[in-house]
Amino acid sequence: MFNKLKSAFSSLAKAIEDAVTQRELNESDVEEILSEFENQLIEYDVALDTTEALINELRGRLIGVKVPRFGDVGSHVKVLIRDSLMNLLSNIPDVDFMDFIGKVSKRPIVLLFLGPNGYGKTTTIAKLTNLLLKRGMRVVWAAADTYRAGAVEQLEGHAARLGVRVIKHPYGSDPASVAYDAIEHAKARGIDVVMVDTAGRMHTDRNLMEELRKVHRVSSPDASILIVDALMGNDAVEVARTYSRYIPIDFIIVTKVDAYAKGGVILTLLYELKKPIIFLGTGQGYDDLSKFSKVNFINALLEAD
Ligand SMILES: Nc1nc2c(ncn2[C@@H]2O[C@H](COP(=O)(O)OP(=O)(O)OP(=O)(O)O)[C@@H](O)[C@H]2O)c(=O)[nH]1
Ligand SMILES: [Mg+2]
Repeated sequence: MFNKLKSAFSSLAKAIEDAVTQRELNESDVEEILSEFENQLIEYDVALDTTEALINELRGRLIGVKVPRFGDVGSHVKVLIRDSLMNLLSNIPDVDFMDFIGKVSKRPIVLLFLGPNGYGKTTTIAKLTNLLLKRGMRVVWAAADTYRAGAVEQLEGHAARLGVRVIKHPYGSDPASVAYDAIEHAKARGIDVVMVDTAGRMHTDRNLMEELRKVHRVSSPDASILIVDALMGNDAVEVARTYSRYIPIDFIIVTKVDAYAKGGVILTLLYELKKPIIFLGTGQGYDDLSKFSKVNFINALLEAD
């Protein structure tokens, strides 16, 4: 996962170490090191604003840096880069999803899943359900994708494998009313969690985005979870930004990270949207969901290969 971004950070650390063992870093040393790093960040999908902000953090810490008289140069350099990343991402809370679920006392807990076509909403719903079922929770799904042919059957296929019930209406029905019915069904039967699967839609399609706003209003979710396809690179960030103008996004899940070596989208999403990423999708299987934490992500970027 994100090996390219990791390699950019390890090249940066090495360049700083090499320079700093020769002399105290002056402005031109720092600019030379950072311009190479900047190019790599952009190549690996870190958006321009995020790149610039990180470069500024690093610049401020690097100018005038001397070799420490005692101690390990490598670990000093790592601390410096780590502090830059922590400061860049300082106002984004780390959320443990299971803790979050544990703290919601009302029933049912309603989770709304959003995102463009093919980003991985339905698959992620199945993965999260698998996780909640293992913790003994009862889950029902709202087939609120009443639009794409085959969407309900796809959901029912997963449901049969996992043993959950799907609340559905005919294709073309109002998705908000499917969500409403699923919530009523859960209330009547004491089911813990309702997951609302919505149809994929382009962020530029105003009518469909308004429809999503209605689903949100009617279902009044405890969390709206935006599903982001890492492979879409910077386009995914633009999508996320537009979605968040229509609907308050609580959490993000980034999918297809198993096939995404670049890694920059994760950094950009955190910096630009300031919302917690709770999981990464790491494959097509139900267990291919990896808990995300900002702190672990930063540490992973600075780990030796
Ligand atoms: N490799 C990989 N594939 C994934 C991951 N998540 C989803 N997919 C695949 O991506 C494809 C689309 O996933 P769906 O869950 O159907 O996407 P969706 O957002 O529900 O799509 P629509 O219903 O068309 O809007 C499927 O083939 C999934 O198996 C992941 O984390 N890694
Ligand atoms: Mg779907």
